[in-house]
Amino acid sequence: MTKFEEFAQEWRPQIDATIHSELERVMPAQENADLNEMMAYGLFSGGKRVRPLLTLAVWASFGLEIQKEWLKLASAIEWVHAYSLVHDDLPAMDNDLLRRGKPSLHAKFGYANAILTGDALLTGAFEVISSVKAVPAETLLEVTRDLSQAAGAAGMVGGQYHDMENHEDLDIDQSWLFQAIYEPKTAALITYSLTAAGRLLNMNRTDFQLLKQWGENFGLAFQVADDIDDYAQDEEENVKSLPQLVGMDKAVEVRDELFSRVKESLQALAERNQDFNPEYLAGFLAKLE
Ligand code: GRG
Repeated sequence: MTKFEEFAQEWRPQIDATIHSELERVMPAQENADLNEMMAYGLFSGGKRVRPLLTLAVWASFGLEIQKEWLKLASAIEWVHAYSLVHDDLPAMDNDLLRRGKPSLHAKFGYANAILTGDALLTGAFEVISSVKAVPAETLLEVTRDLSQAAGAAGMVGGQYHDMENHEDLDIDQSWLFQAIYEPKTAALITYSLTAAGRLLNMNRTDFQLLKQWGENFGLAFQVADDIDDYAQDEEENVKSLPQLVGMDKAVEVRDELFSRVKESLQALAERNQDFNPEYLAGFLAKLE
């Protein structure tokens, strides 16, 4: 088992335990058993926990002991991710009846409940973050603002808007696809998972930028890799997918170029920081390669 796999195995249960205890605090089952059950369904249906693990991996890379309060910040990102999947599966969006091999939330609980559960997860994430203790108030404000941007109109919502937009009148090329959809929809929240960790460390500007670059390119690679897998399984006619737009060979080239960029920012971080262990973040890339 690699260091990364050991790390993921050790921390996934702790992320889950934090999500669970925060859910009981934000929406106690005793108060509203139905909402609690639906939120739990959205939060605990087999996600890999990539985003909170990325946050924890930044702290581990610098040899820091991960504090219980910090776990709350990392796990709150999963609430935003869970909300986005619940809403994305709705008939008015991607119209998916299955998520991770199980009925999607609206398929199990109905449309109105899926909308409300998504709303509760998104707003709950901010409640969780605002309750993190032992972090300066100014830093909490920064991570709150950054999350609003990554999840909101300039981030995930904006990316989803362009993904849903009628494409008949659009001049779609790779750069539009990346700027309008892949970056805001996928890479922004992944990048946030890293920069939020950096904010708590009060990192210097250069290291912060390198971490951000790592996240942006990893986020794009994550989306491109997923599109390549989808396309290999089923050449569906979705023009807003890189392999569909430029062909499989070129998409693989772009993905590999993104992998190289991710490695470069990691190397730069390691060169600048003697106490930085690149194995943790390198492990995430290895899972995509
Ligand atoms: C509804 C506003 C709104 C936005 C939806 C669907 C979406 C935005 C974002 C997902 C973007 C994304 C990461 C696409 C790649 C496809 C993919 C692999 C999605 C699932 O993310 P994982 O792999 O999921 O982290 P798990 O199941 O592990 O949680």
